[in-house]
Amino acid sequence: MDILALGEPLLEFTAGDDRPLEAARTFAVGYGGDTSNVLISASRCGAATGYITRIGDDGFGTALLRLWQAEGVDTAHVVREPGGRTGIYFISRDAAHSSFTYYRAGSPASRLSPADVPGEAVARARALHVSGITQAISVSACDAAFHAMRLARRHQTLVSYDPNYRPALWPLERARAVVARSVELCDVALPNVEEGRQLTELDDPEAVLAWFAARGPRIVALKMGDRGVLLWDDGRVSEIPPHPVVPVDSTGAGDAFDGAFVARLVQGDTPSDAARYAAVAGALTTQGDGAVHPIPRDAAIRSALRKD
Ligand code: KDG
Repeated sequence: MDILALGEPLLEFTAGDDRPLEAARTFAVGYGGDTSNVLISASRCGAATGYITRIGDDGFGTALLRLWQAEGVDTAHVVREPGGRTGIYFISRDAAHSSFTYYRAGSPASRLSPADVPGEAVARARALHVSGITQAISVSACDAAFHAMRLARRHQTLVSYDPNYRPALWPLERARAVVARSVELCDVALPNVEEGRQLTELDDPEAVLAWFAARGPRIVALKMGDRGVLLWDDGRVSEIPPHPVVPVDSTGAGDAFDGAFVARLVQGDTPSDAARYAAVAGALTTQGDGAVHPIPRDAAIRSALRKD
């Protein structure tokens, strides 16, 4: 296995015609959940991936299983809970921004615990990916994330970590404490600049990058949207230019970056080459609605890279 991830998948409902939820008439059905998005992106870039999660035995759980099977994401470590209700979220958009409304409290994934972490599979994987969302959904899921990171470190499995700070899921001070510790335990930190500013109380992107780097990861990729990526590679700082696009919906773009970046790292790319490739993956993901549908495949990324 190249990349294992631990976290919560969600069904996604995007309100049509840029209407707020209270006025929505139609919803486009898609898929989300940051760690699931990461795996699908990595799979589309050619990596062998597997998911550690819990879903319900409801129709949404079945839909997710079919998605992962179609995308080549291994489901050997997906537990189906009898009677469980898989989490869902709604995206509504106005001219200025998208907002997320979650219906996920008490979901099967919120019952993830250290007992769900398959020790051998984590030890054999080349990379393990976890996120702050995994840690925010419940105390036992947070324990599972720390347990998996510890195991991975013990076996030289690369640990990638995206804080993915979601204020609706947990208070800032708790997020700060958990993110700071997680950054100490990871090899690759993948924050975006807005959450980086909130978590560190620093403004300048270089200072935010330095805050993450000071906690020990070998690589930090600070995602800055249309300003590209600021990369820390074992003491060297470089700027990765953006791939120019006019965004339609940026949901999942950071996750697509993460999946493409880690997929290329485990294939042996330098962090700088991996970040150039992943910046294109993230940019192309903003070209369509929803988190998963627009995530590009390797061929599309390479063709866009040739035009840059
Ligand atoms: O990054 C996109 C995710 O935020 C989206 O798919 C939903 O996982 C999600 C979450 O918890 O916000």
